Amino acid sequence: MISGSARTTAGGSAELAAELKQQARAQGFEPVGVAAVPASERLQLRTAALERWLAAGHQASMAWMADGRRRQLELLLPGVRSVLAVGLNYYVNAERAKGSLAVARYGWGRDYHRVVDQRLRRLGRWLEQRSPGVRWRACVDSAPLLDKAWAEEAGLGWIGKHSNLINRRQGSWLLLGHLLLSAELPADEPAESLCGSCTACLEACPTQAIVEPFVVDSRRCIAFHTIENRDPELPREISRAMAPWVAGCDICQEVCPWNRQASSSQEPDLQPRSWLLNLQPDEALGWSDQTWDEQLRASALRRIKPEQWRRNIRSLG
Ligand code: B12
Ligand code: SF4
Ligand code: SF4
Repeated sequence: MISGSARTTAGGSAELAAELKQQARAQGFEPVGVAAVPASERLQLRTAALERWLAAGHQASMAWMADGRRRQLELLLPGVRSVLAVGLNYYVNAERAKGSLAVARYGWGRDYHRVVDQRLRRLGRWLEQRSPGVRWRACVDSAPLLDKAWAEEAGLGWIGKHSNLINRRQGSWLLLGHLLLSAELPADEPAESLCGSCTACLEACPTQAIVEPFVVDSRRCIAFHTIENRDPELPREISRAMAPWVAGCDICQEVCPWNRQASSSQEPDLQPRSWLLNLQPDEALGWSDQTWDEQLRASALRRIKPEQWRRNIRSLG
């Protein structure tokens, strides 16, 4: 069936999907893929896993994780027919100085919410020109969407036992974003799971936060406590195990064999600020609120307020 210049199939316009993916790659995204809406049964399983996770209290104080829209895509974009999922490699081949405090890699460069959102919006505007009438919505992290489950559905990779999405070629140092679309597009094939019998991440987690394969209990996770916990003190079981991490935690990804061949991003937006690779406890504890504001301008780490930074550093003992 021919519609305008685009050939459409039962799954929608193959030409439009190919052009959209090409545009996404030109924005620096890789991998990219498309999921159809309604999705496969796999997404129902992932949604049921979310329910179990919430019922078990694994969300800790992140009450916003119970937002009902996370279970119903239609509420985010009425008439949604497909989802473009994109990954942005944030791995940079640089090591922090010995004895310095550790900051998780996702926070090294410019705030990824802004970086990914800006690029997705550019794609949305391109789409408006290319196919007038198509509606879209960009979602990055903070939108109530099951990011990893939709990326898995769109064929970007598989969900590893540490619960992060892994791409066969690029590993798991990927930030995820989605463009919800009212256009029907042909879906990509899901990837095969390649964790096999490996359990390296479960064994390496210093707080046993991966309570079973694929399930992270935030109450035990250093990333949760250093980023999201707003209490004046951290629990003793966390503070005695978290050194040297003061902002997020990368341990379960550092040990993953699929990250051994990660390629280093050259993107200026993702390069670490100079102080990040040699952050000394005394110096960081002495930061005024103004210094915090200057050092963390346009950074995802701003979610960690100045008093939390100081609390995290003090907690190392
Ligand atoms: C809440 C949240 C957190 C919480 C809870 C973590 C968690 N695992 O849920 C905390 C604060 C601890 C956290 C930490 C981190 N986060 Co976070 N986080 C989120 C957020 C907002 C929601 C995640 C979610 O839905 N959790 C709910 C539970 C139920 O989901 P889940 O644990 O992923 O479980 C799923 C799978 O395990 C799967 N599953 C369950 N059972 C089974 C069984 C089988 C056989 C299989 C195959 C799968 C499977 O289904 C579940 C539901 O989808 C997403 C953004 C988003 N909007 O999705 C980012 C996100 C997951 N975070 C991200 C990152 C980068 C991190 C950190 C690496 C940051 C850091 N270095 O400190 C750590 C990693 C910690 C870890 N091991 O998970 C990225 C992950 C990118 C990727 N490649 O996967 C995301 C996608 C943000 C983004 N848009 O890029 N995060
Ligand atoms: S981020 Fe750190 S604390 Fe959380 S599950 Fe991974 S290794 Fe464990
Ligand atoms: S460390 Fe092993 S079990 Fe964990 S996610 Fe990577 S491959 Fe899977």
